[in-house]
This record gives sequence, C-alpha cells and structure tokens, in this order.
Amino acid sequence: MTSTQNGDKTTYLDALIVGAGFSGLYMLHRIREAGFATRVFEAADNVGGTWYWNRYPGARCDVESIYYNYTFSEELLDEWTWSSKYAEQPEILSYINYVADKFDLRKDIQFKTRVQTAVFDEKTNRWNVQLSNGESVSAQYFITAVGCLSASNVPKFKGLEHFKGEWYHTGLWPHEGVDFKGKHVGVIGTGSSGIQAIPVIAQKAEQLTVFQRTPQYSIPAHNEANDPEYLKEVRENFSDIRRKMRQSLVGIPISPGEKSALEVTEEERNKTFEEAWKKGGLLAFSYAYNDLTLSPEANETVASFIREKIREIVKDPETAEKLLPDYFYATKRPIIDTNYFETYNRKNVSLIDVKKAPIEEITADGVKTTDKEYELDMIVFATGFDAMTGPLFKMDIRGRGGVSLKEKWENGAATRTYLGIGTAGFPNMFMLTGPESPSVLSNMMVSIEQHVEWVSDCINYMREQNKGIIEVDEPSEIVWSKQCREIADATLFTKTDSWYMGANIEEKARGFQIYLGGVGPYREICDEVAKKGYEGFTLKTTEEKLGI
Ligand code: NA7
Repeated sequence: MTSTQNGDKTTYLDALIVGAGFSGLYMLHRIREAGFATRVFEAADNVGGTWYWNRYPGARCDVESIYYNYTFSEELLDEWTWSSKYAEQPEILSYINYVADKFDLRKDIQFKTRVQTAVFDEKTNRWNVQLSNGESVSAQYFITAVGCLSASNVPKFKGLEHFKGEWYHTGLWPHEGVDFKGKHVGVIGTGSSGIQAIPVIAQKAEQLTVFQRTPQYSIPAHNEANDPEYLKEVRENFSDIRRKMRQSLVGIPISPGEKSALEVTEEERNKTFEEAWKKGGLLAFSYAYNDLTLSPEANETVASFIREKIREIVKDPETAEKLLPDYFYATKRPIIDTNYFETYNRKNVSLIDVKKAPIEEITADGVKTTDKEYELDMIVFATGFDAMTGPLFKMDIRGRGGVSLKEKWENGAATRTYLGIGTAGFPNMFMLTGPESPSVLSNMMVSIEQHVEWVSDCINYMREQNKGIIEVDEPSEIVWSKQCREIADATLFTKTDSWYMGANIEEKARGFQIYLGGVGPYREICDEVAKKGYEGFTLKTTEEKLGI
C-alpha cells in the first residue's frame, strides 16, 4: 500500500507508526483494516516493545494476566490461555508474537529501523520522516507508539568505561541470557525491576551485593498457576469484566474502599491490612481505604504496617532497618514480589545503603562508594528509565516553524498536551499513552486500546469529513495540563521524588505528567470531545490555512 513518487526514494504513507509494542501493533491493525496505507518502524528486530527489551531474570507483569491482554477480539480472547496469575516476560512476548502472526501484522512492520527525525512540512501538511537506514518517509499522520518506559537510564557514574567485568541494564537485557554462576554480582537499584531480579539472581550468583538508594514498600505477589475453572468463569463473564475495567479508575475491575483508614479502629485496620498482605497484588493495600494516597496520616497506617512486616521477615535487624521505607506508600510505583525481603536472609546476599554512602565511581574492579570499594565481576543496572518524555525526545520531532518538541516542552519542564494525545504546533501527530494521559498509572492495556480506538476513530472521521489537518488549540492544552497538575497536587504523589515526577533523571525538571482522574472518567472526556466534533482541536482541509 505504500508508494514511491516523483522518482525519489521517499515512501508515501497515510500513517506512520513508531514502535511495534502493544500500542503500535493494535494501531497498525486498526487503521490498516480501515484502509489507510500504514507502516510501523521499529528499532528492535522483532515485535514486543517493553516485553522485547526487558528480559531480565524474574521479569513479570504486575497486573493480573487475565486483565493484561487485548480485549478487542473475542476470538483472540478465546484462543489464548495465561498459565499464571502474573504472566512472566517470555509468555507475554509469545502472546505478542502470536497476535502479530494472527493478524498478519509483520508484513507492514520494518524492523531494525529507528525513526531519527520527524519534521512537519507546512507547505505539504505532511510529516517528513528520516529513518536510521537513510530512507525517507512522507506521512499524513505521525503516530508515536513508543511506550512510557523505553528510554533506559544508566546513571552517569564516573569510570564505568574502565570496569573490567560485564555490565547490563535490566531494560536492555541480552537475548542470549546472562550466566551468574560463580560470579560476584552487584545490582544497583531496587525499583520493580531490581526487586523482581534480585531473588532470582541471588539463587544463581556466588555473591550478590545490592546497592539501594531508596528502600521500597513491596508486598507479596502470591503468584500461582491459573485455575482452569477460574479461567472458564472469566471467559464466560468477560464482557462484564471488560466493561468494569473500562469504567474503573485504573483499568482493573475493582473499586477502592469506601472508608477512610482513620475512621476505623486500629484493630479493624490491622485486620484489613493482614488480609491484604495474605491476598497480595498491586491494589491490595492502596485500595483498602479511600484516602491512603490523599492523607499523610492515613498513608502512615499502611506504611507502618508494611515496615513491621519487613522487620518480621528480615532476620538481621541491621539489614531490616536499612530496608525500611519512609516515603508515602504508593507514591512510587507499588511493588509486588516473590521472596524479595526473604532474599536478605541468604548468606550470599548483602545490602549497601548508597543514600548514606553514595556511589562515587565505578572502578576497574567494581563499585566504590564514599565508604569502601566492592569487588564485582558483574554489575546489573536496575536503574529505570527516563519516563514519559524520554522515549519521545529520543527522536528529533519538529512541528510548525521547525520548533522541536523538546524546545516546546523546555526539555520536559513545561510538558503540555491536550488529553495526552496531541500538542499544539504539531498537527496530525498523535501520541499513544502520551504524557498527561492515564498511561502508567493504569492497566496499560486498557489505556492503549482506548487511545488506539480514539485515534483511529478520529482519523476515520477526518476522512469522512474530507479534512486533512487536525491540530490541538493552545487554550485546550493549557486547561488540560493545569487540570492534570491540580488533580496530582491534591494527592500525595507530588510529595515524593519518583520517576512519575521525573526526579530519577539528574538533569530533568520535576513535574507530574500523568492524568490521575481515572481511566473511566478519562474515557468519558475523550468520547465527549469526539462527539462534539473533536472539540479543542481545529480541523481543516489541506487547502485551508490553519492560521494557528
Ligand atoms: P525504577 O522504579 O525507576 O527504579 C530504579 C531504581 O534505581 C530505584 O531504586 C532508584 O533509586 C535506583 N537508582 C536510580 N539511579 C540511581 C543512582 N544514580 N544511584 C543509585 N540508585 C539509583 O525502575 P524499574 O526499572 O525498577 O521500574 C520501572 C517501572 O517499570 C516500574 O515502576 C513498573 O511500572 C515497570 P531511587 O528510588 O531513585 O532513589
């Protein structure tokens, strides 16, 4: 469906999609079915996005597998069976490959090709895109499906280039695997990735040293094989489950507790928390009461309960003390684990507090803190990502007047979008799960499907109405961004340094870039915008001047 015109080597498309993860694949399927000439460009040599790159030991999804899949195809839902409550990375990657084959998506994906620059041409009203292999593409629509956590962050430690051993980042894990046997391994970072990887590495390595900057709240996942009877029940009731997922706050069909943690007795609260600990799961604690992410006092009730559990599990009191978190519970990504705290009872595991004695440099032989040098054969960086804006800034995206997205958003300090989907000055550009949409604070699958369907409906509408250009009106994004910040400021989320706030990247400005109003209300807002002829956007034929 692509064509080459005027003797040049430019490929002409209706829509160019960047990325072949969950969002890019569904976007391709959806608009290709509607008859648009579409192509996906993907840096990796296969599909999968996050699940292609994050192959570290222990990598799993922390959303229950029955909710973490596409729901757009009944046939697909019937065909696929998840083996466990929380699917592990290889199984999720197999699923994505299965989907790519089932819907014959690969023929319109160009792998091993990075989008380097994308420039909006105001004369043709098209995006001129340069690829890493030297090819050019001209596309009417430029759609980013780059994920929120795909720009891996290896902190700029002095001396890394002199390290004689092997080193890896969890988000760029080698496909052939890594052999820890007989090795002295250091893991830097105790976020979700570190906490999943540490117990697995500890079983294989000779010695494991964990370098922890911020202790974390983590609760047991209680992962288990999926019971066939339960899956049968889920299948039979899936329409109802899907409706509830879509109407919910975070894309999982459960509602938060109705009471404040402070209006019940300590005894009742502890009973509830004890049940949550036994049940496990991402929302077990955050949803126990309605004010845990709003009131510092309510938050402290859950925080102190988990600290007590850590003290009970970890036998060495000094190590236990180092593991006690003190930020507001759930204002960093809540973590679920399998034997994380128990791992510190192993003889071959030690914990170093690098908040107290920060890492000074990586030496030829290991990691040197202000306290001492630790000899290592291997370093695993579980140090996270330049989230939300990072993946977009990896490309040089330029809108009207040659202004780059990075300049417009002042390197992330002044990120402004309308609905997290578009931004003024960048016509015909759509961001799937972009900054200021619910994205990472929701079940990504629900948010991805909602964005893909909204964007494809929009493109269809444009074709029906004979419109060629759609652009966010500046006042709409000012209002939307303000609303996002106000909702976040009313919670405890903005009181903690986290990657939600951009605080994990040294040079990044702080700012909360996620819409916290909930996926259900967000969907209603987006639907209303569409119903009113894409209110807040200006739509024109390609002959009309936008004059924005
Ligand atoms: P995270 O959650 O960003 O965790 C990164 C960890 O690395 C965290 O413990 C950081 O400590 C630590 N870190 C980062 N930079 C440094 C330096 N310079 N020195 C020491 N320690 C450092 O990334 P993950 O990959 O675990 O998880 C990302 C998301 O993927 C997760 O939330 C899920 O949504 C899926 P800090 O807390 O910043 O003090």
